[in-house]
Amino acid sequence: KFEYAPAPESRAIVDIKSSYGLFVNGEFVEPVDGSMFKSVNPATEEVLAEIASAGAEDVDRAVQAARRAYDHTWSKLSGRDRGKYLFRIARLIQERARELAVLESIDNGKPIRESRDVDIPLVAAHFFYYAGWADKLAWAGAGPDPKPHGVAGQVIPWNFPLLMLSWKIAPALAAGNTVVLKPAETTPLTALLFAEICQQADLPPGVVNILTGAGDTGRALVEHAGVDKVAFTGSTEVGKQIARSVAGTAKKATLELGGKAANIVFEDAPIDQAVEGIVNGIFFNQGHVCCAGSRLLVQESVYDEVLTRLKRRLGTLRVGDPLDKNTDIGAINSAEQLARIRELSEVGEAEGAERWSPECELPERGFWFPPTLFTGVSQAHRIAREEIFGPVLSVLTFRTPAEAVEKANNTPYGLSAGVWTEKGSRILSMAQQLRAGVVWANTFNRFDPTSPFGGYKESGYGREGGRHGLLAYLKGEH
Ligand code: TXE
Repeated sequence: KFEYAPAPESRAIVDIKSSYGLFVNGEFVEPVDGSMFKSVNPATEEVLAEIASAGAEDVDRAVQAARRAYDHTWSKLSGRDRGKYLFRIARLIQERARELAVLESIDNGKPIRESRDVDIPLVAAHFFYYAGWADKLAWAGAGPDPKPHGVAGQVIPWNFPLLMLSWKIAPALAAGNTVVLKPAETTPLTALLFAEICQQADLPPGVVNILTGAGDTGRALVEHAGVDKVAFTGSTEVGKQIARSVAGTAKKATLELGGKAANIVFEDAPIDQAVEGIVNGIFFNQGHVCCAGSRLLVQESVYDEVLTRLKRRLGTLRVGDPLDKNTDIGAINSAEQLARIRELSEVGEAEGAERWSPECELPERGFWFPPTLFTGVSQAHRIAREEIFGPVLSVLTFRTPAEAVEKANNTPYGLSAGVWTEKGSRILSMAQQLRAGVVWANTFNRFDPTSPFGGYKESGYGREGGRHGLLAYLKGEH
């Protein structure tokens, strides 16, 4: 049962200011037109801070600052010297990890256990990993004389605010680009703390610029003529708009968009392990995960057993205060996202699927949704086709491996998939047949800076992570 216990002692370690400016050319500045918006704690609906909203003139200033830094500073440094800055940033992230984790959980709603043990360590790992590449670009495979694109315009979502920032900024800087990054409007605070870390690391002014604002700011950034490379993570709808806007320009783009991953459990799977993987696959980060295992495909012969164990396990999940170390499922990131999850769940019921949630008391204030299962789902149902981006799992069944492949691939998306089986040969044959950028075997939602990540079909194009993630920021023969 949920009891709301605010955790003042952990909150005390972060210093949230009442208002934040834009980070341009190494300093915090007021937006030209003075407009501001609010960032809200999704677990309490309390206003955390007033945040500057960047307009077209601010975007222009930031892009110009990034261009000057590129021309006069960053492109003049050796790879080894760029690497030193990245190593310094990585170490500062480790030093300030507690503060970053608490701030991420307050602004985003995710459980502190996840921000502390997953997000922030991975953020540091990405900076360390790409720091190591900075003086080895000749070996990256971009040809004998790899060159950066110049100024990168980057737009990121709210589900992994600082982690998405690291996926974007670390390879861009290692490759020699300068950046203007726009965090999502509901989760700007850790990107702003990151800006302070850049100051602390003495990063030359203009190499990293952070522009807060909503979709209009993002649009002005990706459409700015001074941006050479666009990187976007977010909805498929906005991704398509961006693809249209960069078409016919010299800009390079990578897009990482939505998903509707199948998590496939065969009858010979280690069932206890699979149940943990199913839970982690869809309830990690409240299901606000582009590669979430949101469609469970269970072989019919083990359906009853898997469902019984899964329901029992869901009954043990603790929903509540993101700052409580025992919380498994935190708050939904925004009222808008909660409305989307509710709407699609109602559609699921209206279309005839059976809805189930464990008994769980949700707080009155804040944005909450219980862990939810839908059984009796068919491929035609909207909850089997559309990204819900919440703690909602659609369960389907299959009889043969061929049927599993057909159902798993029957989606416009292709970001990830999971396979649970004891048979090595089946893992390999499924991995070949599944049209997904990442296929996990007997695990799910596992990330590493050395592994490329990205989609097939409407999940986008380009890869982030690993050597491929570096190539996206280099001109060359690749
Ligand atoms: O995404 P948006 P939203 C999916 C998920 C979710 C849905 C809507 O299904 O329910 O998208 O979420 C900026 N030009 N994903 O509305 O709008 C915006 O300010 C340039 C999956 O939050 O795509 C934010 O910084 N930028 C996804 C970022 O784009 C624009 C993660 C993402 O917001 C823009 C997020 C424009 N025209 C949502 N309009 C994933 N792949 O992980 C908005 N933005």
